[in-house]
Amino acid sequence: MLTCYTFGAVPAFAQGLVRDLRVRWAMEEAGLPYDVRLVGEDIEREDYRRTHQPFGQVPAIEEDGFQLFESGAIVLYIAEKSEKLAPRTPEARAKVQQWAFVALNSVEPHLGELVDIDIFSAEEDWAKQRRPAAVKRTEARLDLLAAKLDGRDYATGAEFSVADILLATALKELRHTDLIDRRPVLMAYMERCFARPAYRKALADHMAVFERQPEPA
Ligand SMILES: N[C@@H](CCC(=O)N[C@@H](CS)C(=O)NCC(=O)O)C(=O)O
Repeated sequence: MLTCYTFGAVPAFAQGLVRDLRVRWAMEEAGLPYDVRLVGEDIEREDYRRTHQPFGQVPAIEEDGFQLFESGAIVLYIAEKSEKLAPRTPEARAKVQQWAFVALNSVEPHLGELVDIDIFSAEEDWAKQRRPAAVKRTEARLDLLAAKLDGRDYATGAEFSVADILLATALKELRHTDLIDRRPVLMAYMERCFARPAYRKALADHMAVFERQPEPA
């Protein structure tokens, strides 16, 4: 049985975004059972950092003594278990890996910069100064991505793959902006991905963890 490590409590802005969602979604698509351990509850955060994830971040997984961290590496590992997540021919798999790297390397860093500016560093002067240029850069990247995805159901073409788990969840990081809503191709792509039953189940289970949190006083 695969165990996914994640946080049991995060600020509201992060709920629905924490990257254990990628692991849950991949496991649901593959139709494989898994369980969850909560960092800070089931395992002390410092113990977790020493034994599972060198930066103390989530997610990490463990399966029969095998440990892995980095959400991209984890979902690609899960894709090894199921053809539903990646085709088996070397060329088709390479295309899936290409799009996984697009998500993690060519898209997510742009969005991460905007999340930092808008959420983590919103009150900093440097963030206010940098925002217009960061938005411009992000918009340019989104436009090129939309042009490439136009006419495709999923990143590699007609078939859903693990790359879509990475790309759609990366794009979701912009949910506090209207940058996706203003791009119909990306909007339709995300709606298509997020309508999948495996995503709905993964999201419900992800959110259920936070629903245990007491209401703030
Ligand atoms: N590149 C890592 C990023 C992991 C990451 O940023 N995790 C966030 C939650 S989604 C986290 O643990 N944040 C707390 C921290 O950085 O201390 C991955 O994809 O697994």
